[in-house]
Amino acid sequence: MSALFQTFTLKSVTLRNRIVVTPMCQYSSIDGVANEWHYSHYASLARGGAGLVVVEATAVSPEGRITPGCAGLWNDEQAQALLPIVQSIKSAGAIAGIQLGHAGRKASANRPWEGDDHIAVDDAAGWETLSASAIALGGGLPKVPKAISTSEIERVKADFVAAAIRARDAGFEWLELHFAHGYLAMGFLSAHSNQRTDQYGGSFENRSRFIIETLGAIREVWPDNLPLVVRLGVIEYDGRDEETLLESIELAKTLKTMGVDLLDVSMGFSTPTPDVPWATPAFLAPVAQRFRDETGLPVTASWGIDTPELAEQAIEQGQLDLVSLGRAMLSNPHWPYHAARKLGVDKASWTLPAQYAHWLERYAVGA
Ligand code: FNR
Ligand code: 536
Repeated sequence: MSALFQTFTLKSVTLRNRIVVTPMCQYSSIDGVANEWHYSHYASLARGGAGLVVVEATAVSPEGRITPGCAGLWNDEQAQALLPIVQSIKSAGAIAGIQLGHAGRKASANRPWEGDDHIAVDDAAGWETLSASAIALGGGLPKVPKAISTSEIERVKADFVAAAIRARDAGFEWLELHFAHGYLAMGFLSAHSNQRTDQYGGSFENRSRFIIETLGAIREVWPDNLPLVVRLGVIEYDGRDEETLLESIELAKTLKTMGVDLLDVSMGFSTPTPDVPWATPAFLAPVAQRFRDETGLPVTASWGIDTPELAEQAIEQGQLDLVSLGRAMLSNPHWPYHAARKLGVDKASWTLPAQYAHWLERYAVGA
């Protein structure tokens, strides 16, 4: 029996298998409002058979969008537009999740296929960015952010809470907080970007404060019976990795005591040129396993897991509880079906709706 195709239960939610569609920005919203593109995109991914589909990084406030095309959840129109998307994911048998975030100093950028760099300061399409300290990332993102004030910190935390309530009321059953990839929360955690001298900067405890307070506030409104997940940047590939990992393990243990149910182990991206081992398949899986072992939390990770064998191995060897897939699912939304066939799962077609499965059962076409 394939490990990848075992069900997985967390709180009151059961995933039909261990395959997760990782959050992926579509840069196709208008004023943060989702549209037909998002509907067909997410419906197709859910129909492909994944256990969980996590909707892209969704900004909790307008200045927290990475690009002008990013999704948002700071008003009711945005929440309303997500309803059919949630329904399409659920009706295809997957669990519907959403990732909430704030882009911090990486906000106000052009879409990846339009440069992936900061919008020019004098261009009206851009906006002032906020971060822990007034330090630019550099590289293609040279804009110097404004150091966020304590009253703005309170406002952003309240924005996270309001967005979590809207996500809950829209029917999402899985909430992931984006505390990775050099965005606002990660910007507080990393000393590369945080040089504050108040209670939000300096010591590890102070650099963790924004994350802890934001999580604590969300925990109050997110239902106890539904999974609450944190995507954490635990490694920077900046030559000081063991130190960062040890701090991240400490933080993860605290998050667990606060009611986090699962960790999505990822990178910090707090420097413009990290030395990431891109060529190593599934390079974060052993890192994730360390978090699993040391915290007792279930874990997922992505990055370079793209074959059924790699995915199966990561689950079977106890590195990951769930496998998160990005580009492989864009390339082939029916990846789970083909993986099931490749792994010899009896009745692989259960990963597909009857409208497709009937024909593939009877007249199987090439995998
Ligand atoms: C991403 N990634 C990403 N990560 C995240 O936490 N929130 C997001 O919204 C996005 N957006 C996004 C868009 C696109 C088009 C890609 C390709 C990636 C990163 C993603 O979740 C994942 O970690 C990486 O893609 C690595 O996984 P794969 O692609 O190697 O399976
Ligand atoms: C991966 N990406 C992550 C995104 C947006 C698109 C690219 C996200 O988390 N919203 C990535 C992050 C940082 C550096 C390289 C690649």
